[in-house]
Amino acid sequence: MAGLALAACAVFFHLCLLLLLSSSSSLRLAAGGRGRTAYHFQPAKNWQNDPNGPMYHHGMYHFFYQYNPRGALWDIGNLSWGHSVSGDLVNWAALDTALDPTAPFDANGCWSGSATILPGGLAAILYTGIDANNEQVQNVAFPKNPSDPLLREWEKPAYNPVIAHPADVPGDKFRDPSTAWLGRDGLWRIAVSGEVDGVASTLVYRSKDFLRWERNAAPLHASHAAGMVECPDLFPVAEHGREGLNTSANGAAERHVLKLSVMDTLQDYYMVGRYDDATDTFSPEERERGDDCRNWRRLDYGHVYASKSFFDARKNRRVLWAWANESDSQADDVARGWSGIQTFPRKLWLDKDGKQLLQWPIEEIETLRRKRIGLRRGTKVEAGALLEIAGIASSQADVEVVFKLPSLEEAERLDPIWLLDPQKLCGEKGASVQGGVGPFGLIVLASGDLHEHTAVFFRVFKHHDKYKLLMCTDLTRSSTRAGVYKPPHGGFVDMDIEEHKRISLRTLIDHSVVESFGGGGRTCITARVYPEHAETGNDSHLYVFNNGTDAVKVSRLEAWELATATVNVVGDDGLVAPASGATRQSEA
Ligand code: DQQ
Repeated sequence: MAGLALAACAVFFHLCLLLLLSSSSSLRLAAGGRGRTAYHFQPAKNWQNDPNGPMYHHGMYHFFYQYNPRGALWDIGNLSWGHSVSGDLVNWAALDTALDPTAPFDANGCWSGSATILPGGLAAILYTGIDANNEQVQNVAFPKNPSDPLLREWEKPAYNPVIAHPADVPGDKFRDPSTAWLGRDGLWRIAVSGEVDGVASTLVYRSKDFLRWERNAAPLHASHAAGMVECPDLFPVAEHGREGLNTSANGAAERHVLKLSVMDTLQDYYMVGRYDDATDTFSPEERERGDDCRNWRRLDYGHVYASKSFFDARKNRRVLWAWANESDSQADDVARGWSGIQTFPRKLWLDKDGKQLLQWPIEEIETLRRKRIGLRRGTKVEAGALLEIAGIASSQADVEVVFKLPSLEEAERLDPIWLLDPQKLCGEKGASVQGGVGPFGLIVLASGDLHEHTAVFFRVFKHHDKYKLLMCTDLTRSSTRAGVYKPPHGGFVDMDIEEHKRISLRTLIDHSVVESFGGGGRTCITARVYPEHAETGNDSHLYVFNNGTDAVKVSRLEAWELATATVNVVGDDGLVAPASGATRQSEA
């Protein structure tokens, strides 16, 4: 029967794929190997890093990613573009690599880039090639058969590179073309990172035909002192509301976001501003943060990098992906045969304050929700209390909680020096250090004896006559294993806690990922964790805790166990395989 199904798949591949994708959320596949995730995007095996060229095209989502088909480590000369497709951004089918280093203009690697849907619906990829001389150049690729709904094969025209490496930029510092946007003058624009005279610059290139590109004299942004920036993303956001905008939109009721990834810190930073396509200039909203983008807002205070967004025309929203690297050793990567995951896709929109983004897991995650457990509305969490949320398998879960703060009177005084380093503050004032208002929050992935646990929590400070809200994910007790990076992560939540007197927290738990959204998605922290107890088959526990001197109330808590999504389960024959494929995946 399975053989017949596979034979049918071979003939009606597209149909079969769609069937699998639509029915897959009911499949329960075992997550394989240490820390293997159940609903975060991962290839079946090997190394992945940056998200590349996400797009919605003819009813199908495409996701590409930096991929080493030969092993579990990053390989400077051997990067390809992995390619998967999905009907719902949750369940994914793996296809063959879309781009491999085979031509003189990318002989040493197909590095990051983006996709653009051209008028008429033709999809185009712009990517960085490491050419035969080891110089970074920008290339274009098109689908070999534009009417193939899966866009399985990609052609790299022989006239590449479309942008040679410029004389004033070092050969190894010119990369990562963004999605193109159309200006009102009918010209395409892209942003490319390049170091010009030692300054990390976001260069703009313009083109009439997507083939011949000309560089603007002035960069869109020059980040003095920030080190090399990578993976620029410039996209519009609506001034009001949550709807996303096409990358070429540019009206009066819109703002633009410039996101840059900084190599020095391996962090992503963004600034909201106004982009003028007449002059190709970007004016930041928060000018006081300066041009060194390390002082801009952080996209995530945890362990993510090289994010990329796309406009999802199916649901009129902007969706962002980011790479979350492993944080144990390379030997561990090799042993498990894979490395790197993507954050769960997030919807992005502009906060009412016009300065910060709100990020939230896309609604499709709800298709994975199974068993639900809740806490009675208004449950009081007394000082020193630890309440277990039992009844679901919480190593694969979605938890939403809202804390109500009856009083802020006991808030601790903030030493202004702490404003500079919230991560350090989270380290000094961890979950076990008693405070006034907080620490309160969730304890996740806890072993029965609590020797292992990850705490996601808030703490309120008094600062002059105002309050400051700190959010932390403390990994210091997340694993008893040695050789694992277990920092505290932390950031302030930019909201008026005195006015709201409540704070929401959403945490996605997926074996080795704890992805948290504080204050409705104002502050996000993604952490990678490797609890030993989970590897030996022991249950993980979930708690609400309060280690402040003041009680807090839970005005809402719901937690769902999540089903395993079908993510890149590939048979030896290269076909998308049903449940049995999971075994092969775990053996990889
Ligand atoms: N990763 C790619 C580069 C990019 C970097 C290479 C960012 O194109 O600058 O794998 O992680």
